[in-house]
Amino acid sequence: MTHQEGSFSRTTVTAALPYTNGPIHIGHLAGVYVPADIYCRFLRLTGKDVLFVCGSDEHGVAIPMKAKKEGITPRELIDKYHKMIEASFGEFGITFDNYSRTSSKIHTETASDFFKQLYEQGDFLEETGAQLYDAEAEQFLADRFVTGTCPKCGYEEAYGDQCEHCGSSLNATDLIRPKSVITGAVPILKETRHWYLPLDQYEGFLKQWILKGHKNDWKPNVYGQCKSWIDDGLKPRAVTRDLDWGIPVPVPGGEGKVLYVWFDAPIGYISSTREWAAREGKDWEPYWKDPKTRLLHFIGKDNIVFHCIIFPSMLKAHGGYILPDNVPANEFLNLEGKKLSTSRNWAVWLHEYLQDFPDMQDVLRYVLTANAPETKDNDFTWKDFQARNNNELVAIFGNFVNRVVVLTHKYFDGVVPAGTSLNKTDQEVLLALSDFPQRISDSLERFRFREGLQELMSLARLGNKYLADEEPWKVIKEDPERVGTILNTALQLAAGLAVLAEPFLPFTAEKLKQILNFKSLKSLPSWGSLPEHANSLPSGHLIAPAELLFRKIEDSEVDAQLEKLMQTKKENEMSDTPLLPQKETIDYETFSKLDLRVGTILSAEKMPKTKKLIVMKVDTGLDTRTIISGIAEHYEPESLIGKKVTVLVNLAPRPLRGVESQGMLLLAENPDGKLTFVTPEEGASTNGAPIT
Ligand code: B3M
Ligand code: ZN
Repeated sequence: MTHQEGSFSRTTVTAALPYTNGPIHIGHLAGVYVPADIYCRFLRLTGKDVLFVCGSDEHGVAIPMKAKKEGITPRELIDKYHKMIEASFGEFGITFDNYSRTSSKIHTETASDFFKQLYEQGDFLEETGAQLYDAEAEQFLADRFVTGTCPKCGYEEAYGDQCEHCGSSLNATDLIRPKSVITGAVPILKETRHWYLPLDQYEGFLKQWILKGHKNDWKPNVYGQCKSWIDDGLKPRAVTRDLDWGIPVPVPGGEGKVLYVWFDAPIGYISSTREWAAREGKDWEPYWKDPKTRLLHFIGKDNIVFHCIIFPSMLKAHGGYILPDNVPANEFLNLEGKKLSTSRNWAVWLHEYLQDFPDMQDVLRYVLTANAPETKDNDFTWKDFQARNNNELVAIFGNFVNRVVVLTHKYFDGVVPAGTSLNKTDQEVLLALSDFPQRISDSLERFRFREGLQELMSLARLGNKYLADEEPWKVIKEDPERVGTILNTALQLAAGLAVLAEPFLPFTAEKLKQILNFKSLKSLPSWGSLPEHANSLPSGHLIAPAELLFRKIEDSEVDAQLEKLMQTKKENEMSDTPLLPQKETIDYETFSKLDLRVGTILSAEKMPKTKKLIVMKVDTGLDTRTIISGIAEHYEPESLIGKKVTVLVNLAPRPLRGVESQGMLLLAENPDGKLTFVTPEEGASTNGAPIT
């Protein structure tokens, strides 16, 4: 491992730019934003110069597609979600130094200039070639506008830019049996002119830089994916698109075309840095150009190729830029055993969580970190959420802090007692405390966030065990001075927790600092000071009254969340039910044989000993007759009386359970199997009127 934080003088951290085609959900948080935020907070706490940038990704075909679905313009869509995403990140305590957006002027400029420079340097191939075209929609199809079978793994729902099943990065023309997402049509091939980044020419560079240079410090999943792409052989990749949503191609012949979203989006990190620098009166360039800067990209695994192969090749082609030193990509988080999905509403949405669990940001941060998909896909379940809160945050962390604070008030009026003669146990506990900053740092520097959090919890466990072993509540009768020492020691542990919890549980850390009255301390305990003198709270220091750090989560709260998901599941199942294919064509003559009439139900009764059948008397205008229908599971007989219905009167009578049914009522069957009457419009017709 090469943990090189030390040999760099600053760190630029980027977090994947979320698409503004939906809100943020727990998958985004667990995969990218929570670990990135922990890392940046940790660097700041240890005195590093760190810049943390992000922003909204507002281009790409996903945007106009989603806008169309919502019946609004793409501009309205991105404004809506950009606002929402930015607000929820803020409330959740993600400490970006800048949150920008790719529709901004500074980004258009930065991305256009970048493209122009590569163009002028002759780095692109310019080619006219056949691309998929939807003749019905009069539109070229690429990326998410086209699906088909993945040539690598055979997955049938692969997109024109990527197969989400095997992770391969694809060109639309690679798809087998392509189908337009817009119209469902089979696309034709049509000539169009585009600019390509000849990735094949960067193979040597990528081999040297990744395969030789980062074999040991990149996560195995990231390194492995890169290796397999490089070994497979890289192909030129189009970096422009025939679309009307995006950054116009700024070179001759580019009219009516835009930059490929994956060309402009990563440049968004640079634009966000420029925007920040302009606002703060700083120079942006060292953060991207000084070799002493460490560049880190936090992303999900589906973005690896773009951040490890394509963007670095762009940076390399441009020249003058540093390359990422590490790309700590995570695997995916599932929800209750199923893949998270924005379009299927299978998610825990951040903005809804913040509403349902106000002031409980840290609980979600905790659960997502404890269960982070660092080395394999993981599952979020509401039961686990509740259990981790109740059994870990409340029972371990919260309980320890509460006991120390309450006892300090009870026996010493809230004043930190003197730690007089430390026995061996006290000394061992304080020695252990002084080790924790390094232990947690070691984990975080390796991007092992779960492990770092486990370490933090070990410190809380240590505190609980110490109190349980020393039993100050028993000792107080005989030896109050000894209790002073015990509580002094325990208070030092609590102060350690307040400092070390900050990257993971920033809201809790803040609350704990208030309880321990950090602001009245002459020297503030810090990550760096803990190892030297595990004596952060001097005797005589007054602490604030006890306050609970965490609260229990009730079954009813979790049940309500599960109920919400059940509802979504039902809705999805309904829309998944395939439509029946059309039946064989009939001629008019055949149709005209059907004698359909308006009728009225006069009476209705359940057929005895059956579950489904209702026996009705129906006025058909011609006569009053008996009709039996299998609708007892959908209608109460009484509710049918007086109902106008459509009757097929010339259906041959047939006996059902000994009663003759003399016709048939027309019903529609919904996807969920529910039956409803096909009813003539109110007052439109009288009984017996023919339906033609
Ligand atoms: N907008 C996020 C995604 O694939 C994508 C990341 C861009 S990072 C430059 O969901
Ligand atoms: Zn595939």
